[in-house]
Amino acid sequence: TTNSNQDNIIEFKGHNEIQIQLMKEECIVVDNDDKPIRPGSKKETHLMVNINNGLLHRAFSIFLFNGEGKLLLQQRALEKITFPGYWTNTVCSHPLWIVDSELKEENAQGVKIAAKRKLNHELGVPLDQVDTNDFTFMTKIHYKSESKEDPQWGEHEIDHILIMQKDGITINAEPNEVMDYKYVSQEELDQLFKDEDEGKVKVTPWFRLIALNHLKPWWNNLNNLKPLVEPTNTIHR
Ligand code: DMA
Ligand code: MN
Repeated sequence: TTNSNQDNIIEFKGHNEIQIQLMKEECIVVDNDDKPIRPGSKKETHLMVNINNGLLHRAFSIFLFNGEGKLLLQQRALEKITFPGYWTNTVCSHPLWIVDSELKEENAQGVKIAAKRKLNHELGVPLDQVDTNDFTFMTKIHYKSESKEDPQWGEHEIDHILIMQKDGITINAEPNEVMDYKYVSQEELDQLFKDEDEGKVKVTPWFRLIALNHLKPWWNNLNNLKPLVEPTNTIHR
């Protein structure tokens, strides 16, 4: 099979038990065009030894804005195996290999279902405060990066960008996932990247890439995103 043999020989050392269990989740292994190939565990798909052999999976990144147009950021919990303690966009995660739900391609429905699930899991947003139609799918971004804290782990994803603007969202962050969160203006986000350049904070590489290359036009047009939506076969590399 195309399944890698590297999945079983890695020992978790000193990692959080809940996060180790989550490494059993079945991610969606895709080809370079984002076509699903097979399920692959979160562990298998995030080991650099497999990524360096070309293993690629599907992901999503949520950018949630409040009524006054501030962006919700989170700081990843120290329990996370990849990028612990890093600031990042509202939620990043993976749609799972669930037929007739998170694999649905039409209108990016599968990743929107997963996004609603993870807003609830990571930030405690009540399920009745979010509808999958609240998300606007914008584009896809393919990138690869190694986790500096532990270089055997990393990311190699086709990331689906989802934007939502909604006021009055209730947040009750799950401490095993999120250690802090805050809403920021464009100026405050620029300052965060300056602080990162000076080594004062850490920011995930995918969030930095998306923020510097794509975010400003979306942020300036939250009331009129439709013209900025790209076809689903567009994948930025
Ligand atoms: C992975 O995020 C997804 C992207 C877009 C990098 P993650 O490590 O936070 O995933 P999870 O929350 O499922 O652990
Ligand atoms: Mn991933």
